[in-house]
Amino acid sequence: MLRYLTAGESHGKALVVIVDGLPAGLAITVEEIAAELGRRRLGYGRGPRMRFEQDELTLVGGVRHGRTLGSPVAIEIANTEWPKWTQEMDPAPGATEKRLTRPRPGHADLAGMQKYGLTDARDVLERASARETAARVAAGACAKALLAHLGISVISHVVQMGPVVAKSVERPTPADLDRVDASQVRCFDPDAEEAMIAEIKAAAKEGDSLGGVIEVLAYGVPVGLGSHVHWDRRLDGLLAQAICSIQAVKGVGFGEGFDSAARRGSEAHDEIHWDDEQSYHRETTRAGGIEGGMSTGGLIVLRAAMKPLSTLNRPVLKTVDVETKEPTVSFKERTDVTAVPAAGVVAETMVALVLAGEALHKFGGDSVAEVVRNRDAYLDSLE
Ligand code: EPS
Repeated sequence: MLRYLTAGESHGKALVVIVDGLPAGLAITVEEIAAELGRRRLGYGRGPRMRFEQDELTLVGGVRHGRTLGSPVAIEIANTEWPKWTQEMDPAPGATEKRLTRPRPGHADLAGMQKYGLTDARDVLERASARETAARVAAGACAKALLAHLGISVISHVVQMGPVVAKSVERPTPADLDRVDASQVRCFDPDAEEAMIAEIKAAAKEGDSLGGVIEVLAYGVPVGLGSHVHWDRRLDGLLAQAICSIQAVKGVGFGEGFDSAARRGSEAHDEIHWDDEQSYHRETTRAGGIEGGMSTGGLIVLRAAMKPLSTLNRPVLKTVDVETKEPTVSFKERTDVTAVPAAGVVAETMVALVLAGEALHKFGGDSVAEVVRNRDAYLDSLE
């Protein structure tokens, strides 16, 4: 079983993640993880913090001489912002003089304060912040390294930024990922890219924020990950949970997703063919590569909708001061105009973690060699 836990606050000393269940013999380096973290900082519209935050990484356990030992892998990501926050975020007994009492609509602030009996929104927002996804991406780098041994690649691209929709129907392949990452908005359609950047500039000028839609593609996934036999083993269910756990994600769809509801059954499915290479294939990806909660062996396609960030550089949304109950506008925090390009990298991470977990569930094995051997035997057993 692959499992992971993250800890740490946005402006705390560090984020940490423990990944348990990785097989032994997996090559993992600080540089590889750092490269994935670097991809997460990309994107036009991110705030100033992303320019100076360094993501200083330490492999604390589970890796020796560049390879996993089969023991839990522990990774620390130091917050280089910490020196400015030592007093405000000090774990030692004390108190703040800067309580945040005007919760932001759309953020975790108010519900979190009510639920946990807290009077300072910072006690909630520090952990609710998407900074936490840096720890997930570090775990995802390990999952991606394992998936590479199984011939599986997970990539993403931005298909919508605010109202600007990419028109191109061409989907990037793993070989195109560098081109996607080179785009300032991680968009594969150069015409849409320009319009997206203009939209971000316009929102920035008004102190506003933008949401968007990301498409995640998983290439090389074999048939049979997930299962039809129980609700909590369905691959689409697992992926939906993982994607909706990303901060600010409000919707997820597989293949044609919500659009398939408008089609008739005769036009909504992926017809099955038998090809010369003696295997089944489908020419369309309407179901997003998942039928009956199982991977079909085709391309996995899912889309995630991210709402505009609820922290605005020009706070205009009405709220209530929790101390006085007087109407007001929310407090001001430094923020990003949009984090949609970064959320694509996080979505890849979540898909990679689910697929790696399901691959280990299906094939088993304590070393990478054993997992690959078991996978090969399974593939040989298919017609
Ligand atoms: C975030 C606000 C910004 C973002 C941050 C998430 O941070 P700050 O308030 O320190 O400027 O930069 O994202 C990250 C730190 C990150 O690593 O993604 C928020 O309110 O969630």
